[in-house]
Amino acid sequence: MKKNITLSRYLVEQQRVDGLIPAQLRLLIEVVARACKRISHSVNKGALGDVLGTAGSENVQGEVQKKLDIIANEVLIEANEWGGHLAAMASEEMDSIYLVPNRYPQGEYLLMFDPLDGSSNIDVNVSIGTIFSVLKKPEGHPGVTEDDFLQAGAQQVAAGYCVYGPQTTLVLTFGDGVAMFTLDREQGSFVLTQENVRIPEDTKEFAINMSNMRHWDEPVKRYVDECLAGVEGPRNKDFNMRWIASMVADVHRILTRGGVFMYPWDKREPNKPGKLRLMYEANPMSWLVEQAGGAATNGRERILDIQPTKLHERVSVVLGSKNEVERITRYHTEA
Ligand code: P6P
Repeated sequence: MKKNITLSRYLVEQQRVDGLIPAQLRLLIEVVARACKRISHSVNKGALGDVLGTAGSENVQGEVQKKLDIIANEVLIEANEWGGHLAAMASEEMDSIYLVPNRYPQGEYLLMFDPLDGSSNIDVNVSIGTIFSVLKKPEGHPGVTEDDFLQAGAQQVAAGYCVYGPQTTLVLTFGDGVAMFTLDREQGSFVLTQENVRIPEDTKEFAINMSNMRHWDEPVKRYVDECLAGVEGPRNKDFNMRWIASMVADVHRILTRGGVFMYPWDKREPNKPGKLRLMYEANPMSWLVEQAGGAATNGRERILDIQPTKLHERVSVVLGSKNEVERITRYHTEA
């Protein structure tokens, strides 16, 4: 791979080569990347900056907001509202959509994000991240409403995340494969470090919060029990388990070395289809995983085919190595 290809050069060359990245979308991604650099800087301050602990408020999900949740949300709003590339934004941290103020030009894109995913890990110095998804605003009517955001994940025009871990790494797709960029703090740029990311179709590693086992549905119990049975069991191989409780970190591991991630429906809140949010967690992650040769379902159907009905809709998630996702999905449809 060529050396020192910065994100800006990569986007210009991709735009030139296949027109997948119109100028306004290229600007959008460059602005989001710059915002992620600023968020990374705040995250890295930790106890040295006034950024740890809770903000004393709750978000639309009823979750206690951390100071860094609000900082990250504000950084993304301020970075994107003036550029003329967006019509509106939506965030896990905001009840309703955020319209670009009238003092700025309106663009054709809609940006959704979880500004800082994995907040429970902030104060204990474990990897966290920003997840984002880009849709085109439907044409034919002026202004923007929440309904304009309610598009299936298959309609995304760009998606990605930035993981704030030992390295700060930006992972992107525009529908032509997955690329990874590592932040070079000396030059202040994201530098291309991997292209055409591929997830192995098989794996020996699963990720799920095992403390919820007694609440799972039968197909999930069956799958995990078979993994735990190891080489003496029906799978004829031993499995390893990981659970970081930051979706960004678990998905990054799967994109890097394979594996399967599950946050399934469970009996604790039977009226909720799952814990994770469809529009700005499951959809962008599912597209990235599919673009890397993996699969992503809600246990029964492809996540990217789900037609959203609410902005903060939740969904059950099974994603990662293709053959494992197909097995787990088969267990659900057989049940
Ligand atoms: P639990 C983080 O809060 C998050 O939304 C995902 O990033 C993560 O995979 C999941 O929730 C962790 O949930 O119930 O294990 O704390």
